[in-house]
Amino acid sequence: MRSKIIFATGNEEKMKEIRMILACEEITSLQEEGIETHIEENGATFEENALIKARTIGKQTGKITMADDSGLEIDYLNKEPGIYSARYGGEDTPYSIKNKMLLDRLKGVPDEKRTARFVCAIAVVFPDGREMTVRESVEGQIGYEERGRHGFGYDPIFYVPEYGCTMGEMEPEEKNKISHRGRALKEMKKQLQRSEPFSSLWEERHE
Ligand code: ITT
Repeated sequence: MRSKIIFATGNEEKMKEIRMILACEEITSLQEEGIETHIEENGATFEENALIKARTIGKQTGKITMADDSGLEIDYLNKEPGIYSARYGGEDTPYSIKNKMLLDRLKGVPDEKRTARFVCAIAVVFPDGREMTVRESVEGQIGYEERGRHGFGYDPIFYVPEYGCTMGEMEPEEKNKISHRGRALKEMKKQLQRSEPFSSLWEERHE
């Protein structure tokens, strides 16, 4: 059985990455479904917020729904902005300004104390009430200036030592291979492939 899965995100940059990573025609976005909604993300964790988004859209549509809740944790700032990453500095504030705010708060902080990670929780909610979540992350450091024009959000200040560049400087394929979102979606895909109706979804086309 082929069934459409809705990905409950209003963030088109995220959606682009999700499409590349999952490479599955059965997944549609809120925009494609013509769903306009504002969901209050009042959970205390990434997992709770991902579940809130997936449950809301799942209930509204009656379809299998996935959601992503993600963010940047900076150790020196006690893991801020964390689950408030989208709201940090104001939801509509351009990322050039949000990034500068964070860089300013880290002025004079040495390399070894600039550690940070991107975290991503993916939730899936089924019409029969089953729910699943996974969480993955990628470790890095906060740089000293914005670098790179790829990606979105905090990517230009997130430096990945193993690659010697920021996520904003990585090609999308490269970012997706190592990113929090890439890892979480791959893990979720692995778990879903074990269950109907997903077992047949990816089999011929990928991997
Ligand atoms: P939806 O809730 O509709 O999915 P959103 O942008 O509000 O969209 P979140 O609540 O999960 O999503 O907030 C995630 C924020 O964390 C996002 O807006 C970015 O600021 C940041 N973020 C998450 N993943 C990122 C990535 O891969 N690169 C850069 N910044 C990222």
